[in-house]
Amino acid sequence: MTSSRRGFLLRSAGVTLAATAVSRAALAGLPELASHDSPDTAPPLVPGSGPHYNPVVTLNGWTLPWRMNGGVKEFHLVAEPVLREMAPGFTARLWGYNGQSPGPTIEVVEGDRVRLFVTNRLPEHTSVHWHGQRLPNGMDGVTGLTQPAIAPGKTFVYEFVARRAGTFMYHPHADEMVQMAMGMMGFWVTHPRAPSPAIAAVDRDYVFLLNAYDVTPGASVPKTSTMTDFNLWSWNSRIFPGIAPLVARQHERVRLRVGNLSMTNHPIHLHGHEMHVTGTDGGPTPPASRWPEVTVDIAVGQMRQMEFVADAEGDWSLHCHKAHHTMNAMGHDVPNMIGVDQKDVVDHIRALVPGYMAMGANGMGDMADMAMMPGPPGTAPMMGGDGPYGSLEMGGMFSVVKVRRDQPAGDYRDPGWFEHPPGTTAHEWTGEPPPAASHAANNRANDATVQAKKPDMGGMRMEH
Ligand SMILES: [Cu+2]
Repeated sequence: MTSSRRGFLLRSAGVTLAATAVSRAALAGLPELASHDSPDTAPPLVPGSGPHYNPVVTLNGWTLPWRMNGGVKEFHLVAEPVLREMAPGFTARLWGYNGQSPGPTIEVVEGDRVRLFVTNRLPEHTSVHWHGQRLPNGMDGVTGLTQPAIAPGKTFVYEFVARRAGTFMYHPHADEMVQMAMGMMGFWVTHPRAPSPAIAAVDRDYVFLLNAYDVTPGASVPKTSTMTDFNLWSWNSRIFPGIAPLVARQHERVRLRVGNLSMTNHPIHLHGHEMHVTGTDGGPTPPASRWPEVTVDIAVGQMRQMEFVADAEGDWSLHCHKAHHTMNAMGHDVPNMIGVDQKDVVDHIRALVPGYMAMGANGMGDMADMAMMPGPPGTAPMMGGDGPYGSLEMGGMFSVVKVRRDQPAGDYRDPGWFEHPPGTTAHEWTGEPPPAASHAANNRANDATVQAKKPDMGGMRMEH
């Protein structure tokens, strides 16, 4: 897990600005513009001043540096078109903030006075709504209701006190359908000022947003009028195998903060561990009311904080449980061809369309191996991701929680695939073979069942 040299330098500069005095003239201007062009997960941004907290890690993202100005924490967001590598080999033309979609994560401390400069470099007006914050009404960022729109080229200032600790988001409240479908959104975390059992300290604190795009295979700009039939289901505008693993040392306490700015709910499922929902957008869940889950459904516009103890070594899947959401660009009107012998049809079609391939006679798992086949250049494969035992046959909202006994504390580098101790993996049975299956016998049995029912149904009709 590395970050670009440019990104590192900018973040370092941000920390320096936050930690040292800046000249009065400089403070009269806008905060230095930090931008980040790497899709890699940046290391956490440890605060250089103010109360200490354990910073979050944004999956395939970064945290925005700030400067202190007369006791106010100042940030500079720039709304602009960006190029986002959604997976290796597939880059989309999105809109975002400071070089990325999603925009950078904003981290502050409960009680901080925060000033946010928002510069608009989009071709149309925008605004920023600070989702979940308690703030003066005029700072709520709703175009037409609480403020005029920020015209292209203009900069607006928002200022409020981060009154309560918790997990929040930001996104436009202007031409929302288009701007969110284009990728404009970001994460916001307000850390508690003093240690709190409601928002307990954890060893690793990961954040990501659930979002979705409709990019026609071969194209790079999302369709913005799509309502439900998106074809790219992403975390922080990344799709598997482009989503970074979530790494933990065995027995560490891990928090996931997840926000949903897509158009449908996502049941987020973790293998091999139990997690508790420890907070929502409305604040921390009282400890007495928490219960264990292995799947947490996150509705549209909601945020959830989940926590678990990473006590089991291994590579554990973390994914949305809607099966279509772990696939990349595909048509949803593909017929089920399982059990259909397509050979004659294929021969006929090949006379008209050279190279035509039949799909799905034995399921669609084979497609992962020829995953580069279906789309034009620049299209994400439907599913793939090479693992230690072959293709994972996954795409979209999928990643791996990698728990390792020897992962150093605070080290977010990918440790590679888990090496299973001998004798602990599922393996082929090599004893006496099972009796041969007979499809013909099964089919005869099915036919017999149908035939047996028919006279009954006919008899019923005749009685009426
Ligand atoms: Cu989903």
